[in-house]
Amino acid sequence: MNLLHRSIATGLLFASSASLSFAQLQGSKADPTPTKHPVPAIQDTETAAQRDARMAWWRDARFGMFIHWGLYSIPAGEWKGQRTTHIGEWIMNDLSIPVADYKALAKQFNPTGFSAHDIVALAKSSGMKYIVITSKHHDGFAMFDSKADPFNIVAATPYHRDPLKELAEECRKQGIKLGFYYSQAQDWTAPGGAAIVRGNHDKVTGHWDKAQDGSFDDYLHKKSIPQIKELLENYKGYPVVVWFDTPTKMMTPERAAEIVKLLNKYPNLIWNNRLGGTYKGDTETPEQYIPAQGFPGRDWESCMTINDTWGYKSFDTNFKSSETLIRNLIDIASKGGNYLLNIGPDSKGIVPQPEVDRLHDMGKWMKVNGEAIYGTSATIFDTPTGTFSATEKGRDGKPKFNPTWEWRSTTKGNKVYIEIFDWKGHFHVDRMPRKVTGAYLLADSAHKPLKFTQKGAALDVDLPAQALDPVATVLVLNTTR
Ligand code: FHN
Repeated sequence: MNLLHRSIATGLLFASSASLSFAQLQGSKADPTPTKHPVPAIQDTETAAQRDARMAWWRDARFGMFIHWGLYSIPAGEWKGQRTTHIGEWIMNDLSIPVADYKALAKQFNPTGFSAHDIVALAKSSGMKYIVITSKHHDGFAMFDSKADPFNIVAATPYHRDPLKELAEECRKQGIKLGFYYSQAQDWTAPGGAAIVRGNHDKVTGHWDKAQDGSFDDYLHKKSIPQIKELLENYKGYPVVVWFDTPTKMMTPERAAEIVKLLNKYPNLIWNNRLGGTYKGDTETPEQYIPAQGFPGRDWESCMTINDTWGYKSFDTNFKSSETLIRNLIDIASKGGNYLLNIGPDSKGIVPQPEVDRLHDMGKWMKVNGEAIYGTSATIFDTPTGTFSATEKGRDGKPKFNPTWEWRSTTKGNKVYIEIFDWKGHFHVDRMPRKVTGAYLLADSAHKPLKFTQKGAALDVDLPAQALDPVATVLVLNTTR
């Protein structure tokens, strides 16, 4: 894994695994070949029906908010006049900032502009159904009240408030789910914490400051595991998702099993595939790309930045367009996945306006067209939506998938939704796998019936000359199977 490359978002990026058949996108969500683990995880023991019940809300949601927020929002990509070319939350590692200097940032952290109410309201109005926030990123700073380690927002800053508690209260009030990201292995300020080996740092430990040296097992037992326990116990019904990250080689099966023991106490919890120690977790997590065919048989979630950084970077203005973001969401849903879209609040806790603007645009589209996204399954068509490059490789090292942007499709029961990007005043598909009994546009509140013909396998629908939404207009087909 090359973090530098994986972490640079370039808008619509795709990678793929095999042929183009979209019909393969659906699949059993139960793991047919569970791995033997020192402590069996819930995924190893539950039935397919139990798994479906546990994953139900998450599969319905389709759209969530990722929040990367921490001390790194103070340097905002720049340290003593030097700008990082990498992602904002990695500044400590990239610029080899000594532990004491980085930890001193806590004294300045006073994010009085943070409003849990406004952030939850922003997520909701954008059409997002859940939030996942960094409770502790690789810098080791806990954004919550931790008795296990004093390097946290309540004990070490003039702010003295617990934003996770405030978010939990707001999420409860506003009816949205809350999950916590936790960097379980990498910790650059705790003695013994892991660091991915990079640059001119120590070739074995990845460390660049003696203060980082120590026993990983001590770190695991005195900080990581106790903090995960605090996160699981102290937020009354939340988190519903634990989002682990960068396990590193330190997260052996035996060490990961100690965390699994804790997770197993929460039978409704969903956790991702980044715990390490061969645990597969519940969800695949393609980062900064949309897999050409999703992950047949697995739940998955593409996480992406809106610009090129997760944590706030004052000079990163490479924001994706609202059109790209909306079409990414549709594309992901059409392949059976979720979109976890990131915001990076600044050191005052304020969400950058360009991010807010784009989320508002997404919300406007979702308000009209959300029916074609929430609770849907992947496309029933085997229509190609792009081609694989013979020469270029994608982010997963396989032939690069170059998408075309004509239309995508999602399905719910007898309804087939066609999200049309390239409006031609007509819709044609060679192979319609179901009998169509009616057609209308979702954005047309009267649902005026559209003329269509189905001859053999081919379907033709007459559309108005103008698209109702230039980004994506949704054609709804009522069908029988
Ligand atoms: O190193 C992190 C990175 O900072 C960011 O948190 C992303 C989000 O998926 N995860 C890691 C890289 O894979």
